[in-house]
Amino acid sequence: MQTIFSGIQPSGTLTLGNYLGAMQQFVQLQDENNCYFCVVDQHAITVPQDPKELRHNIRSLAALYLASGIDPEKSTLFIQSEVAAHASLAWLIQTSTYVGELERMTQYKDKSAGKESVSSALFTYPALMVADILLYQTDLVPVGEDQKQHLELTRDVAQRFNNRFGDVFTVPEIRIPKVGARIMSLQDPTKKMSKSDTNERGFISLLDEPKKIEKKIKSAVTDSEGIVKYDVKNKPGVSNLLSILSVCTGETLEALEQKYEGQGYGVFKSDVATAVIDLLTPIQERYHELINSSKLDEILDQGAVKATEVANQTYLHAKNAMGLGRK
Ligand code: ATP
Ligand code: LTN
Repeated sequence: MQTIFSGIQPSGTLTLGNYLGAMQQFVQLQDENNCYFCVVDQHAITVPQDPKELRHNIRSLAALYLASGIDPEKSTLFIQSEVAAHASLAWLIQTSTYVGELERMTQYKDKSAGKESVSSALFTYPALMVADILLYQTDLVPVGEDQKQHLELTRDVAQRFNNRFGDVFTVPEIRIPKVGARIMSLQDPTKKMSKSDTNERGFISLLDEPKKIEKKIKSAVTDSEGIVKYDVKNKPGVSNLLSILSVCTGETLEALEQKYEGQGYGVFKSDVATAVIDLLTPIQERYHELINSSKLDEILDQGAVKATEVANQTYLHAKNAMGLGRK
C-alpha cells in the first residue's frame, strides 16, 4: 500500500481535461492505497478570485470529487485552507527553494505573461505545492502532464531538505496517465484545455448540459483532410478528439482509427459527443444530490480532522529539524 496525494484548484468548474488527466486515476488508485485528495483553495488565490465565487467553487469541487467516484470510506477528502500545516510548511519549504528554480516554472511564465500586477504568491506557488505533498509522506502523486515540472521540483527540494536536516520527508514519485494526460482546448488544440480559459467553447465542463457538450464537440477545430488519424503534430485537433474518445470508451487509438477509416468527421464527432455525455451524465446526477447536502459537510469535516493529524506530525518534525522554536 502506498500513500497518494493530489490536489485540484477550485478555480472554476472541472473540465473534461481534469477528469481524464487526474480524477480518473484518483478513483482507480483509491482501492489499494492510502489516498489524500485535496481542494487546493490556497493555490487558487494566487490569481485574483471573487470571494463569493471561490466559496461556491470550493464546495462544487468537493462535490465533484465525490460524484466522480472518490469514496470517503477509502480516501481522505479535504480542503487545504482547513489544514493549517500546509501554509506553515510552505514557509519552511521556501527557505529550501531557489529563486532560479521558481523562475524556470512554465506555469508561472504562462500565467504571468503580459500581466502588470502579478502576485508574489503566484511566483512562490510551487513551494506550497511541495508542502502539500511532503506533509503526508507521499509515495506517489497522480497528475496530468502539465504538473511534471512541479513534481520534479518537489523531488529536488525534498532531497535538498533531507540532506541538510536529516530524513524528514519521503521523496515522491510522479504518475502520469498514458493517454489523456494532456487534453487540449477544443478551439486551439495546441493549448491545454483549462478551466480558467476565457473562451468557454475551448473546454467541456463536467457540469455542461448534453446539448452544450454536443455543440462544443461539433464545433471543435480539426482540419480539412477528413481522415481520422492520430498524429499530434500534423492533426492536433483530430488527435485530441481521438484521445478523448479512447479514454472515455477504453478502446485503443489504433482500434478507433480503423473504425473510422473512410468515414469523415461527422460520425466521428457525434460518437465523441455521445461517449462524453454517457460518461458525464451519472456524475452530474450524483453531483446534484450532493451539492446542498449536509453529508458533504460531514465528509469534509472528517477529512480535515484526519488530514490535520497526519500533517501536524510532519510539520513538527520539519520545524524541529530546522531548529525553530524551543523544543
Ligand atoms: P487552471 O486553468 O485554473 O490553471 P487547470 O484546469 O489547469 O486549472 P488544475 O487545478 O491546475 O487545472 O489541475 C488539476 C489536475 O488536472 C492536475 O493534475 C492537472 O495536471 C490536471 N489537468 C489540468 N488540465 C488538464 C488537461 N488539459 N489534460 C489533462 N490533465 C489536466
Ligand atoms: N499545482 C497543481 C495543483 C496542486 C497539486 C498539489 C497537484 C496543488 N497542490 C499537490 C498535486 C499535488 C495544478 O495547478 N494543477
